[in-house]
Amino acid sequence: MWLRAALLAVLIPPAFAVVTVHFDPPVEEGPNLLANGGFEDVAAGQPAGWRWGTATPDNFEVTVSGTAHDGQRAMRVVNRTGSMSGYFTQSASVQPERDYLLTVWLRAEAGTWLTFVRAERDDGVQLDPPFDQRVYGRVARGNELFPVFLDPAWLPGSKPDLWTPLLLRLRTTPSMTRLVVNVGSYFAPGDGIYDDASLRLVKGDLTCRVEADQDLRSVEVFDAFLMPYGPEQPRIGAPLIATKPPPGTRTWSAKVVPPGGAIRVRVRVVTADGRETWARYPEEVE
Ligand SMILES: [Ca+2]
Repeated sequence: MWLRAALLAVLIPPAFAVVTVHFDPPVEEGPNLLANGGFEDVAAGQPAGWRWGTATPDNFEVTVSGTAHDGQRAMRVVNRTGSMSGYFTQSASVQPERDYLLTVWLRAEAGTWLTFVRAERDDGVQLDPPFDQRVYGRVARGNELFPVFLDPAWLPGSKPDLWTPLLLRLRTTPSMTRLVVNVGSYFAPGDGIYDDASLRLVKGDLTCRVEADQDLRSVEVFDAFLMPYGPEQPRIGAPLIATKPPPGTRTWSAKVVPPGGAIRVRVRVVTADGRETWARYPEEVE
């Protein structure tokens, strides 16, 4: 029996598919519309151009961090109890009916992190109905399943020594000329660092391209935030895209347009040999 298994292994070499997954992001155009997005300009512990706001200041510790994604400084936010949220806020002039990409880099030890935008008129009154788009950053530490039942690789921002970009793609409405950007900590104890906030005009959508040296059996694109438990666990939420290409298909591409504008996707490719390949966008970086 052992001999036969060994012979089979020799006669039938494993034929693993070679799969590559490329992501072409939206193309940013023009200047950063946020002032001091890199938090380099700080006076008396507060970043110029931003206003820190919370209903319970005692719940927070807000300090300048020398651990920066870029430059020399970033802003560290410690949410002590999770009893309240707190945000750095800045408003920016925008053009109606244009596409924008908001990017904020987060490096977090723990907590739930929220970046959201509202729209207001030039006189400061919020639009009615309100415009509200948001992107959450979530960290495995502090989750009751981590690290025994939950692979930290499956949570964005789960590695405390890596930076994660929080990406929010939005389109302004016909009446919209002013966006209010809020970058902060949601209702959870946590310790995180923010750097490099930018708001820019953008063209095109995120495009995912798959190439394989075998036929593609299926390609699925998920919202990573709705799928925190890894490939072998029950998935939460339907895929954004699910396709079963016809036989003979070895390349595939599609625009990925998450309904809420938050871009954080995982792609699952299954090839004819039954092998799964996973890819993610955006990537975390050191
Ligand atoms: Ca910086």
